[in-house]
Formats: sequence, C-alpha cells, structure tokens
Amino acid sequence: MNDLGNSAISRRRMLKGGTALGAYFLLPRSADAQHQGHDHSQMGLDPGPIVQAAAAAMDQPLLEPEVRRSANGVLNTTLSCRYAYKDIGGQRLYLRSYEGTSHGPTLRMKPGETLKIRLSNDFPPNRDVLPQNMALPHQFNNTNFHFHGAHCSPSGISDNVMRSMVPGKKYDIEITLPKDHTSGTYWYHPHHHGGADVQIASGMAGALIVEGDFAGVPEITNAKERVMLMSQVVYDAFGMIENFSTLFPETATRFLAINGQRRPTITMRPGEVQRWRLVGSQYQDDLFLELEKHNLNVIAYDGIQLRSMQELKTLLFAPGQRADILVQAGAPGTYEFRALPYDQGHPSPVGPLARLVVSGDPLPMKLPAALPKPPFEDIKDSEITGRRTVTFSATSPEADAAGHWQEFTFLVDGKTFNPNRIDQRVKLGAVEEWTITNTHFHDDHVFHIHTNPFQVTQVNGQRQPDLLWRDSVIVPRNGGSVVFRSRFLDYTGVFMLHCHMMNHEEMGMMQTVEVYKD
Ligand SMILES: [Cu+2]
Repeated sequence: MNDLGNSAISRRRMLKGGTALGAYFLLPRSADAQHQGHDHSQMGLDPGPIVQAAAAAMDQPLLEPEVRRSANGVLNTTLSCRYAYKDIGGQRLYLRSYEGTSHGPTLRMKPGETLKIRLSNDFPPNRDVLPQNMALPHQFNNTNFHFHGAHCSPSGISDNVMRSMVPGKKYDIEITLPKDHTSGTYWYHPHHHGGADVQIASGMAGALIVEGDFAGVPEITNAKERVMLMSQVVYDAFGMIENFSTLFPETATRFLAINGQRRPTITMRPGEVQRWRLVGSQYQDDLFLELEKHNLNVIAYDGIQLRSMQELKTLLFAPGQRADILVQAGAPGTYEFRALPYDQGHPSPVGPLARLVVSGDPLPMKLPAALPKPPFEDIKDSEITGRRTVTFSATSPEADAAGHWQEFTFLVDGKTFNPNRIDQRVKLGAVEEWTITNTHFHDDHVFHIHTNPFQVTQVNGQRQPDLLWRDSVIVPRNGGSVVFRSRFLDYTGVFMLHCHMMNHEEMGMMQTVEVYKD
C-alpha cells in the first residue's frame, strides 16, 4: 500500500500517545518555528488537522499499492520479506510484510514476458523446531513465491511452491509466461507450507496484472482502473500474528479492509464507469459483496475474460478468486460497498469495505454492449481422456466453532498433506474431467489448483450454463460437488491442489499433482 504519509501516521501516534501527547505535540511545533515563511500545510507541520487525521482511521481516500512494470520484456524487481509496523483501521500492528507495506507492490507485465524477482528473506530466524506432524503450522519465517493463477512452469526457479526460502538469504525467481497467456487480474503470495497462512493473513499478497485484455473495447480500456486487495484483519493483544490460534477461530476477524485500509472512500462522477480489479486475498472466508444501489458488472473471473458481462446485485467472493467488475456510478450520493451476511457453514464476515462517494459534474460513459470472444474454447466431451475424483473432508469436535484448532483435521482423499507423496499423476497431453466432492457437513471449501485453469460444468449436479473458467471454486458442504474439465497440455512437474481457505490448507488440506511425460 502507498504510504499514508508520515505526517498522517505521526499525527495519529500523537493522539494515541496518551500522556506522551504533550511531548509529541511540541516536536512539530518547534520544527514549525524553524521554518517561518514556508508553506507549513504542504510540509505536514501544520498542527491544525491533527484531530481530523486521528479520527479518520476510516474514510481516507482509497490508496493503491505502488506499481512496478515490465520493460523490454522483463519485469525485474526485488521483494524484501520483513516485519513492519502497519497502521490499519486505527490499529498499529506489527506484521510480516512485503517491502514493509500493507500489501506488496502491484506487478504489471504482458503475456510472453518474464518476471524476475530477487527475493530477500529478511525475517528473523525461526525459533520453533519442526513438528512431528509436518501437515501442521510451523516455522512462520520461511517463505517462497507463488504466482496465483499463472499458466507457467511449476519447476526449478519458476512458480515452484516446493522451494524453501529461509531467513537471512536471498533467492532468484524467474517466471516466464507463454505468449498466449490470458490477460487479466492475478496475484502473488507466499506458499511455503507451514507459514503461508500467517503470512497471507498479515497482508503478504500483491496484485499481478497481466496486461492487454479487452483491447478494442473502449468502454473498458477507457475506464479508470482500481486494484483492490481484500483482507480480513486479524491480530492478537500485541497487534501481531504469532500463533495459529490468532487465525483459527471462525470469529477471528476484527474487521475487513481493502488495500490495508478500513472503509476507505472511492470517488466517482455521476455516470462514470470504473474497472475494479478485486483480489480475493482475504485469508480464510468468503465475502458476499454488495455495492449499495449499484450493479457489480463482472467482465472476468480469475483473470479470464467472460463471454458476456454478468450484471450482479451481489457477488459471492471466495479466498483466492478474482473478479473484474465494471461499476457505473449512479446519482450523486454516498453508497456503501460491503460484505453482507452469508452462511458458508459458519457466518461469513460482514461489514463495510469502502464508501463510494458520487459527486461532481456528470461524466457520461457507457458499459460495453458486448464482450469479445473469450480466450479458451469449451472442452468438449470428445476431448476427455480421463476422469478422476477428489474428496475434501474434515473432522471436528462436538462443539465445532468452540474447538481448539488442534481438535480439527482437514483432509483430501482421507489424508493430510505430505510433500514427499505424489497424490495425482496426470499424463502430459491429458484432458480430464474431475469431480470434487465435499463430504464435510459443516463448511463449504474452496478448491484451487495451480498451473492449469479449469472449466466448471456442474455444481451440486446442476449443469452450469455459463461454463465459467476458473482457478478457484467453492465446493458446497455436506455432500456438495463441483465437476470441471481441464487441459494438461504444456507443463510437466509437480504442483498443488488445495483448499484456499488458508487455515485448512495449513492444516493439511492439500495434495501434490504431477504432470509427467512418457
Ligand atoms: Cu477448506
């Protein structure tokens, strides 16, 4: 996230400082005295707005993460993983981060280009020993890098989530996208088993925009874009996340945030169309989104263009997913963008995400009348070379929500994750139909698979007429199922399938998939 401005932060600290307030207050005033004749308001030294800034932990203009772009076919950058103080929603938290900011920078590149990252793990050493059961959370200071949704190699120093990047060392990552890669909204986050949940919940996530979609649709390309990373803000009594118990209870969420801001303000002019790139970087729960008195016009899910725009009143948005939506501002006024109550087996988190303030002169813009041809052909019956099933299940204590996390197990095909076991072997060139079943009576789960997107044909036995392409999909609880089809044509190697509710993944709801060549 962009800097809130040191002056804004220090003002807030002043007010929260209690007895220290007087001393803090003197500092800018004495500095002020040394700069007679300068424009103090621009230097952030004017004590006038102190009360205003401190009261406005909410309702600040929406800020977006810093943008880093490719040049000459390469996006060459560094990422430091380190602890940082983050001011979120009036709370001063001390959390793991990329680059010391609330979310990582937005990376922008094109199909056919290469992402080169020098990742520096600047976390302190791990102090815990490895657990007997490696499926359980451990060693929160190890990390790695995952390009969520990318169709690219899962091996070597590419999108390889089996890598361990340990504290005190630097690592090179090099991910080349094919020239025909889909353009759209993707994201990156750590995927090191044991600590990925803690790190994502701390805000270690960033948008990865593959540019070039909807070229020739001026209604979309002329729209102002906004990147919005969702988060469920969690922290302990010290403003930290150092224990899995801080994340696990269904009631853990303190409040919701976008780009690390609590209820920021988004401004638009009446009639204006904006493209909002929503990233499901919330670590655990579904969000049932609504923008008061406005449609959410979806043009892409999970970075893949739709064949026609979906005009929705509400959008169910699971962890891992992305939705690109066009918002057309209505009459002048203030409208809430919020998460509504939803039953995902337990109550989804609710509350305000942002306020849309529509004001000023009208800006007449249009929504597109039609969308261009989507990037993938439907997978026909005649293409299918094989079928398989994958079953999500869980065991939980009698008093479910009240249980300690160690009383639960989260399983795929009856087993917890083992990185030394290959669970699914798929021959290169296969086109398969998979049925994912969720036998857990209590919770919906979110199926995600790396490397190859899939086309959803059925949910709970119901044919899906829109045949959406996705990389993450909700599998309904209590015997619910999703059927999808996927092509395994380009990349060999080992990658993952897992539940993208990070608490479940971290406790073992993950499998390895190996695509092999004869
Ligand atoms: Cu799950």
